[in-house]
Amino acid sequence: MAINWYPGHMHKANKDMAKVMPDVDLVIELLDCRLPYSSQNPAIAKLAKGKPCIKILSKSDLADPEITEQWQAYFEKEASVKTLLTTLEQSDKAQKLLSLCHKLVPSKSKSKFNILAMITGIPNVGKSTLINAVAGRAVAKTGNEPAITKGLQKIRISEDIMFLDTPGILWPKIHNENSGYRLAAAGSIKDTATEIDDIAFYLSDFLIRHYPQVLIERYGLAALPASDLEFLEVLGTQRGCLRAGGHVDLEKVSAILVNEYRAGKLGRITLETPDMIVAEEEIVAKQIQEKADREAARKKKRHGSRAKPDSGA
Ligand SMILES: Nc1nc2c(ncn2[C@@H]2O[C@H](COP(=O)(O)OP(=O)(O)OP(=O)(O)O)[C@@H](O)[C@H]2O)c(=O)[nH]1
Ligand SMILES: [Mg+2]
Repeated sequence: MAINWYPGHMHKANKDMAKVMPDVDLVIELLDCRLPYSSQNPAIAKLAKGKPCIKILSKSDLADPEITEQWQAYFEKEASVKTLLTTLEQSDKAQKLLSLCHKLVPSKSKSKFNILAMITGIPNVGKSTLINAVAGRAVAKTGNEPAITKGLQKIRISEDIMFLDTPGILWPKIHNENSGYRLAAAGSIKDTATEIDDIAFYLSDFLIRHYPQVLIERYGLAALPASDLEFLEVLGTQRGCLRAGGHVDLEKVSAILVNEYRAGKLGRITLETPDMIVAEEEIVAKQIQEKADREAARKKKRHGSRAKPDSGA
């Protein structure tokens, strides 16, 4: 099942962001450090084309530090991209971020004009939290669910820097099915647009394969479960998520697992590595090509059958 969530307010935000882009000096894109690839919005790349860019890997306190290093190296292969790690508590990154803004927009530094930096990223990635940390006061509304910020808001950060807070946006079609699940697991897709048990099955399968020891220790398991279903049944029984007849209530236990993951209770877990992405991109490219071929063949067939009566005349 492919997960997609693109409500009207995101479409509007995308249009509003495009409208102000000529006045924007640089784009600061926040990526979720647990899924740096899947949280990169292709629509933002398109909007920000030609502007200097800082990529902030937010929620790095929740991510696997070894894999975070791999991602930083991956992004910084591109000379125009600078990366910065942030966590909820570390507002000491503020000065570093501001000096990076000055460095990337030298023409406006020390001039009488303000530098305008647009803060972008997927829903719930921590844009408004970062703005508040850098501003040193609660100027932007934050909350642990997607779609908290609804419109564009300009905020003065320092004497010569303004930040533009924006609503989290996704894109109309998430081609990589895994990316959809990872975004949902991280809490960037509204829960009403997904099925919680689908996310929990995805997460369980991933944890069994990539973080077996974490599962065993966190949930005091005697052995590694053989499947996602087996794990969720064990956890459901352990947590008393039972329905009549002693069956495990999968929805209830799914919500427990997903919420514990989002809150970092399982430890520092990253959902994708650069190597995994290379392999997935190949599969997605093949799927897109196959779909295009099928559509072309269908079109040809339709034209052929329409042309038949004429050819007989
Ligand atoms: N653990 C952790 N939590 C964070 C971090 N940054 C933000 N959060 C939490 O993530 C949630 C979302 O933060 P917001 O700042 O509202 O996110 P946003 O990107 O502005 O979200 P929208 O406006 O809905 O697009 C809040 O509960 C924050 O406390 C971080 O670095 N680490
Ligand atoms: Mg916000």
